[in-house]
Amino acid sequence: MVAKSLEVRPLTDTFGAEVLGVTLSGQMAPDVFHEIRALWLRYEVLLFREQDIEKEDLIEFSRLVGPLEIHLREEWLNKTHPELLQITNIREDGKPTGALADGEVGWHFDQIYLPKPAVGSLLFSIKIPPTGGSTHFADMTTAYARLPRHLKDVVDGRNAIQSYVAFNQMYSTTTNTKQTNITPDIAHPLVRTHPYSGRRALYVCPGMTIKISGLPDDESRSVLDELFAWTCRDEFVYRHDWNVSDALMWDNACTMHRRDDFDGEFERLMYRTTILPQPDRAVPF
Ligand SMILES: O=C(O)CCC(=O)C(=O)O
Ligand SMILES: [Fe+2]
Repeated sequence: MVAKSLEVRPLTDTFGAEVLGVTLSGQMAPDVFHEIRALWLRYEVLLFREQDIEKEDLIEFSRLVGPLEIHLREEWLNKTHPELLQITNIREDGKPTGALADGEVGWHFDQIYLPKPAVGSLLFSIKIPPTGGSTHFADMTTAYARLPRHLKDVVDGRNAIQSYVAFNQMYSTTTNTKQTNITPDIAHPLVRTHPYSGRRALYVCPGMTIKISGLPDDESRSVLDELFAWTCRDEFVYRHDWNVSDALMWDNACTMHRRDDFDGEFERLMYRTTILPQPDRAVPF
């Protein structure tokens, strides 16, 4: 029997798709899951609306995609379900209960500062403010494919240095000693080959990339500025305006994302799973 294809609505001309008629769960039929996985690799960002699901569904579905990371920000993990990182401005007893509060969050790839970064992330909205807090994604596969020749010549075959410290100084809070020790600055290829699809994408982001290896500082700065301006062009970006119960799963090897700020008078709460690649392809190449 041939399985019925899922209904899909593209979100832009090049990437992103809304998938209709699916409820995320670890119990979904294998052929449905395989189709979702193929759509994720093809479209890079998948949107599932009106997900009437529990924390366990989110975790078990994510686990079908890959092993889950327990995020190093232990202080912001959900108390009963540590596979969920809380992204929120809600405080309890004066203390943050999650990451990133209500400010702007600059362009980044999740975990680009680690030796084996996440290949996917799934963000589920529980509470949202009336305006602001949109999340933007940039299609780094297309940004690389359309990159002007003079930039391609510089980036091919080179590494860049990624810094969690730089990101935290601008957009988050400092790490404790244990967290600092596992997140020193690190070099990764500037052009990353996707571990599953084999497609090549720019692996560079304004929020965390501080230097191109092997170039003098001033040249590195000017090439990075050109790359940042290029990758943030409207033609590569999808902006997601959230509704409650939206789930967004992105490919973290070939998209970067950022978030708009919002009015801190309003509460925003999201749960995020962090999905790891299979071990033999976990180091970016
Ligand atoms: O708050 C958001 O919309 C995105 C936060 C973020 O960068 C993430 O969940 O990885
Ligand atoms: Fe992120």
